[in-house]
This record gives sequence, C-alpha cells and structure tokens, in this order.
Amino acid sequence: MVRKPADYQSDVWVDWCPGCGNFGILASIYRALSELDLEPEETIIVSGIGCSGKTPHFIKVNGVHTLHGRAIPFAMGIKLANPKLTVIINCGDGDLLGIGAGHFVALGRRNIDLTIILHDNTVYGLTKGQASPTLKRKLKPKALPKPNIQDAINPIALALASGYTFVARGYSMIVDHLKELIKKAIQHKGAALVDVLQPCVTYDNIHTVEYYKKRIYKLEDSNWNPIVEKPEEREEKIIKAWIKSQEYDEKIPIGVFYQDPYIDSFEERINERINTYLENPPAKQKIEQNGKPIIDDETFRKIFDQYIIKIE
Ligand SMILES: Cc1ncc(C[n+]2csc(CCOP(=O)(O)OP(=O)(O)O)c2C)c(N)n1
Ligand code: SF4
Repeated sequence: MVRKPADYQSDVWVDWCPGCGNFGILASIYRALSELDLEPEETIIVSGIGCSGKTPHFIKVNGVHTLHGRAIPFAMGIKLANPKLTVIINCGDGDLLGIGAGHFVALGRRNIDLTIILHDNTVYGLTKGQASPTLKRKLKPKALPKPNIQDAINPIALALASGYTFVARGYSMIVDHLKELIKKAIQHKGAALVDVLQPCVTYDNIHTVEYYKKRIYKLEDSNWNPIVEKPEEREEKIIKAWIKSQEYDEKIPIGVFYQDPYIDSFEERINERINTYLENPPAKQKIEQNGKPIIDDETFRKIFDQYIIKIE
C-alpha cells in the first residue's frame, strides 16, 4: 500500500508559533515517510524536550517524547532491542548539543543505524530564547541582555569528528530538498545526521528567512561529491567535508557533506559476537529467569497499555 503524506498526520493540534521553521521540518518528514512508504507500526519518532520535542505527537507512527537530552540513548535502546525498526530522533540544538552532547558523540562512535533530525534554531525556543550551543559568539538575539560570550559548536564538524557516516545539512524552508536529505539519511545504514537550519520567528531575530535567503546554496550545484566510493579515499573525503563545514557565515552550504557506506554498523558488530542477534534480537525473545518467562504476553500487554497514548 502506498501512503500519502496526509496519512502520517495525527489529529493533534500543531501549536508551534505561526511561521516557525518546525512546520517545514514536519512537512518534510511526512513526505519522506510517505515516499519511503514506511510502515507506521515499524517506525518510531523519538524526541527530547523543547518546541522540537513535540514532533512525535504530530506524526501518526509510534513515538516517544523523552527527557531533555536523553532522546539518543532512548532511541539506541529501541533500535538495539529490535534492529528492524526505523528509528528517527527529532531534537533541538540545546537538547542534542548542550545537555545531550555526550550521547551525540557516542552515537557517532557506535555508528548505530539511527537518523537524527536536528532542529537547529540557535536558541532554546521552549524556554524563551536563551543562547543554544549553535549560536555564534558576539551575536545577540533579542532575549539575550548582552551578546553571546561562548563559541558555537558546528554540528557538521562535530558529527564528522565523532564518526557519523552520513552527515547533511538542510534548511526548513526548502522542503523538497530537506525531504530528500531525510530520505537519504533514513536509507543510509549507520548513524545519520541531518542538521536543519530553522528560523525561530519568536526569539531569533538574526537568523531570519531573509538572512538565510541571502546565504544558502546547494552543495550539489557546486560539483560536490560527498560519497566515499572506496575505503582508501575516506580520509581525504572527511577532511574535505570538514573544511566545507567551516563555510558558515557569508555563504551557507546545504546538502550531503559526507557519506561512507563502508563502516560496520553497531548492529553488525554485535552480530559478529552473537551471531543470532540480527535474526533473534532481544525484543523477539522472552524475558526469562531460570528458564521460565517472568511475565506472560497478556499480563505484559495489560501493564504496557496503561502507559501508551493511542492516536487513532
Ligand atoms: C533536565 C532539564 N533541564 C532543563 C529543562 C528545561 N528545558 C526545557 S526545553 C529546554 C530547551 C529547549 O531548547 P532546544 O533543545 O534548543 O529546543 P527548541 O525548543 O529550540 O526546539 C530546556 C532547557 C528540562 N526540561 N530538563
Ligand atoms: S518559540 Fe521559536 S522554535 Fe518554538 S515554536 Fe515558536 S518560533 Fe518555533
């Protein structure tokens, strides 16, 4: 069955501020899920806390709205329990690169087959516009009494340094392009980052639609080949991508910076040690003590049902 983007829309009211870049990200996700025809039952959106954290409520697939900074370990647990699931993480820059930065790095080292959609708006939106880790030094969006005193993290450079095997940047207002990046990230087998530049119309009066319009260009229009075609060219491609990631002010590239299909995923590494893992992952096994299941399916379902919200 082929599903339309609207088939992935839940009935929950989308309460982001009118004009927020999150709408473009949401539209891109609906379209990507539909074009990949992903089974809602086998797709999970995991978020942290923030305006971006509301994303799972608006999508008719399985979803978990976790704690601030903890979406990545939660998603890792889901994926490693059942590697057949498609798991997509949606978080803000504060969430992933502030409180969650250690987990962000750990995901790259492991190369687990997960997709991150980073809502990169340079501020902490939900808590009213404080500087996030992607805000550059000396900038002063309107909620700051004085210019930012800290240097910014560059998510593309950090992902490359941490070992992500798919690293891309999109822009929330170019929905078709972003949709393609999200599709590629989901299809990639390994840790994938899509850093999405996103205007926060309420608190960030610097990174506006006009700001991005003047600067953004597509990597694919500049003769850029991000793909590692053979393992020997990995180092050269990473260095080129890192240098490209420093282009960050007057001109801002979007597109795929780097993709390496040759690094084993964590799931494959586990399977090398436990060769039944991929066939028979933990989620398919009975939890047993002394050879007996500690809980039968019916009791488990009864307990579990108390804690889930069903979106019809
Ligand atoms: C452990 C913890 N610390 C702080 C908070 C308060 N808090 C809620 S959302 C948020 C920041 C959200 O910013 P970001 O992750 O950039 O997401 P955005 O709202 O911009 O999408 C903070 C600090 C919290 N909920 N939990
Ligand atoms: S505060 Fe900013 S990020 Fe949050 S919904 Fe409003 S515009 Fe969007």
